[in-house]
Amino acid sequence: MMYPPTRKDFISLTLTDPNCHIYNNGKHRKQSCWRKWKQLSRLQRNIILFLLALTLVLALMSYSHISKQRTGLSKKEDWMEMIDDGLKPAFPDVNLKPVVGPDSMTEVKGPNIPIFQKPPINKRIFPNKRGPPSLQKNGNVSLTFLVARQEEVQDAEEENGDKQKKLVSWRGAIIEADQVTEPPPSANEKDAAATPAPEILAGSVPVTEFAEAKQWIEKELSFNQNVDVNLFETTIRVLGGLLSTYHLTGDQLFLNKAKDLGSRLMPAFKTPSKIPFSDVNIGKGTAHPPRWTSDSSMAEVTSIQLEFRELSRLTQDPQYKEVVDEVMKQVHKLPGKHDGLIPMFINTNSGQFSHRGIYTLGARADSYYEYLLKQWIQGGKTEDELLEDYIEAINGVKKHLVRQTGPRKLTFVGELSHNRFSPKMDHLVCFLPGTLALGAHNDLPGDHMDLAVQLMETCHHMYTQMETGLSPEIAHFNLHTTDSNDIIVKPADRHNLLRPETVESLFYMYRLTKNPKYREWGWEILQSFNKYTRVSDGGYTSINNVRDPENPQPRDKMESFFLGETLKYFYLLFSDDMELLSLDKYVFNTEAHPLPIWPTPPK
Ligand code: DMJ
Repeated sequence: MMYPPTRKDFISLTLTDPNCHIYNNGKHRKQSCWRKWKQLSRLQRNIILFLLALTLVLALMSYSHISKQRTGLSKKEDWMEMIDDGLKPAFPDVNLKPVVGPDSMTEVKGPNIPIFQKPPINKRIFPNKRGPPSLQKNGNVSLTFLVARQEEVQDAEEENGDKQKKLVSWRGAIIEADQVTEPPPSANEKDAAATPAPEILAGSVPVTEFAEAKQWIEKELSFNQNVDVNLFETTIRVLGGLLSTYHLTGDQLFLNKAKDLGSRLMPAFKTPSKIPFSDVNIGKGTAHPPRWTSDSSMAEVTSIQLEFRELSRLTQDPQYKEVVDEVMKQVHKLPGKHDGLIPMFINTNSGQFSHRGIYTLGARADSYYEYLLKQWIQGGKTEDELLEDYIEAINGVKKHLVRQTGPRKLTFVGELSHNRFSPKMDHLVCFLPGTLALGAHNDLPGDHMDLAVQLMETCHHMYTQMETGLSPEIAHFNLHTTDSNDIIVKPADRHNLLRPETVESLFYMYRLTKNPKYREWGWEILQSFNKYTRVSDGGYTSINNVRDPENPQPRDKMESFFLGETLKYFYLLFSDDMELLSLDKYVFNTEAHPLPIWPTPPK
């Protein structure tokens, strides 16, 4: 989540001459200017032409920079995503040395954490290869690889015309394979009809890959780097990943690393208002806002709490919790909300909202709403201010942002800009059905669940109404009945970045309702990912055009949240084990890293 500049930077070259009337129309103007031009020396003309060319180039560069920020994909986010919990270089040839600048304002040009060669697998540690040979790659079974196999299942399915059997045979193929040394406990045909073998995955995939990752973290990963990192992205991806891994393994290594990283992020909170800056240099201990503003985005400053609070609980050191609780306390009291809806930015000097008047559940605000509920659940449902803010916000969403389309009466969440409603919904907003369902599961009003069901349907349509079966980054909804299309996609919004939000919500909806249709919808999405985004020599890629199945225009780039979130939620969606990372025991952070619900409430 990145920021747009608060003001646009213009580079202007004014060639004024009182005798050359450039703002007057007509022949006289042309002749006068032309005469002046001819009177200039060759050197003067060359200088002017050079300056004009330079201006054009700079304008183009600045345009492309701004449009990247608007789509939430700055260079920094790009490489932050590369280093997410996959811990593998997506682009092995990137410059591994961070670019070090003269001060903390230096823009980082590469990964902020060095990426090293994959260590060789020590086969003696893992003598028991599990899974069929077709799923074993160098003695290592990867989840990505396994998911890719499902395309073959789909083909077989089409041939036989029997989906149930195919799902069985997909899983059956694994179960029947000679090399399976330990069949999963629930390996029977009835269970298998509904799921792709999560038990086998649980038994074989993480074991080998986990050992590699652990070795890398132990031996190679150092946060003592003179680089700027984004506080939010580093917290949700790296700190969240380390804390979650500590819980799943009990291995102190991960907690030690989490503590080291958390401490290095603390300088971000040293601001006049105590609202954190967006960027921290984890080596120097300095922090700063983006170059163009002293604002931070609301989603960023209010979606680091689950992780910092958990770090305090585990280390018995209150400082981490205190700084993030302070942010929530201030936001709770802050004037300028609109029936619980928040503006997208907050100023780190004044601590006041900035850029008021625009309300969205999409980029720059989304996870504020998600973390209100999840912090309340994390703390044992005792922190009333969090609940109040969440309930008020959902009422605000219903009052100001929820509408239905003309053709199929699809319920969607639009945006409000200075009291004008815009029927625009980011794919990011598809986290909301899952969050609403989680709230309803925790005894919040039943109509939250009704809204969740309706929004889930709409997010599903954002996929099914596209020619590739994949959602665009942004959908505009049609409010008129005269047209048959519910969804309009603007040319700039036709890309798909392999985002997780819809699959995430499908997971919650399936877990909490047990309605098999949500699994079916997930399965369809997975097939579309396999058909249009899978790369033949490994991995998946973002695409530029979800409306063109002939040429979806692969970008040759896989965001790390595809591994960290999208595949994880697929895995959980297809798992038969409803207690696997139970929603009554864990809250998932906004990057899909599970953290425990606290056994005792905070003081
Ligand atoms: C993730 O990094 C997080 O879920 C974040 O809150 C916003 N969305 C991206 C993936 O789409």
